[in-house]
Amino acid sequence: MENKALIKKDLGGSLPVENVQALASNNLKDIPPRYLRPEAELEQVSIEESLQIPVVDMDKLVGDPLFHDDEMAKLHLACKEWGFFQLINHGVSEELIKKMKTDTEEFFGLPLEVKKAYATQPNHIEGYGQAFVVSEEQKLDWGDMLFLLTQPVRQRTLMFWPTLPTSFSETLNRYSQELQQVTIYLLKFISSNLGVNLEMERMFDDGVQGARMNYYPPCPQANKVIGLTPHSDAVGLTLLLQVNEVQGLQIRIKGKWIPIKPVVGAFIVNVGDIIEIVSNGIYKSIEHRAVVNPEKERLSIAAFHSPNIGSMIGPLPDLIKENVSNYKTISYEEYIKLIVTSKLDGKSLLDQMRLNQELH
Ligand SMILES: O=C(O)CCC(=O)C(=O)O
Repeated sequence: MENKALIKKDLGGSLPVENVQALASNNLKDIPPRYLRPEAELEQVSIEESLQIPVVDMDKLVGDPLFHDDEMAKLHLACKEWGFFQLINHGVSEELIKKMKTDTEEFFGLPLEVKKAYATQPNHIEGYGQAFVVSEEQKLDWGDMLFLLTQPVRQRTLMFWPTLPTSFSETLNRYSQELQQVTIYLLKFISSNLGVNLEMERMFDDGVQGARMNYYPPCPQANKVIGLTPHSDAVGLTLLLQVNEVQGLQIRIKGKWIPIKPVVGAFIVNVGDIIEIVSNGIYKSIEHRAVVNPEKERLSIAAFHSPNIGSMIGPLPDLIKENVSNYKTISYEEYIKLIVTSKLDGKSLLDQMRLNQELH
């Protein structure tokens, strides 16, 4: 019970801010200053079409021994060099993915007053609104989100689960179960690649999953705002689903932003800070951001996977070579507190965990 309470309340949450979808529907001539991000215009975006993250085939990882070793090597390289990959043949049915997408689109299409019934509340991290707003001066993202804890089932707070569209809860329930399974499989292969078989698997076998449905309205001055501030994910693994055809995810490699072209039917998977920490820095979590489109809305669904409540967050003993631990080890409780009291800011959370600054 204590653990359950820990991640559900008394954690501060986010300050309430204006609904961006409503703001954007006002045919604004001038974007309110809190959304203007001059730094975004100065940063370089790669135009090299061929530079794309690896595509990993789950069928080849699981099945055919002929391809298994090569695919494992590809997965290792993806986690080590890119921190990102697209996962195909993951086994989640097309029908379920389609339903998750349409239910999410329908939810964001509801009148604001209806959606507000699920609005996030002080001291809660879940609900409809914005996350990571920790001060009145902070710049704001051009997007709204619905964040829900989805697994284990005992972590759910049903008052935040939309009852409209009527199928939403059941669809999300099925979707979250299937993604949890995919993640458990992936972690098995990742563990094997790191040579730590059971330690990591056990850490995630009753892991916490949160789902964030992101809605980015179009913005007439799209290059002056940011849909989602650059950040790395504070979790273990994230599985992202691009909902409509509008692209917007970019990852930072060697100082340049690389736009990701989603492969149809794939999940975009990324290594989060916890896998970087647990692997003692062998794998890297990568900064990413979402940009917005001048004419079209964009939607995405991120499923975040964290270890079991009560785990210690730190490098696995088998990966601490010659006694060099590159990150601190702290309790799950302390780690969650760090997350919810920080604004999204690149890899700043990891900076607080790092012992070896050379790994920066
Ligand atoms: O919308 C996207 O493509 C990125 C979403 C994301 O990074 C997140 O929800 O943390």
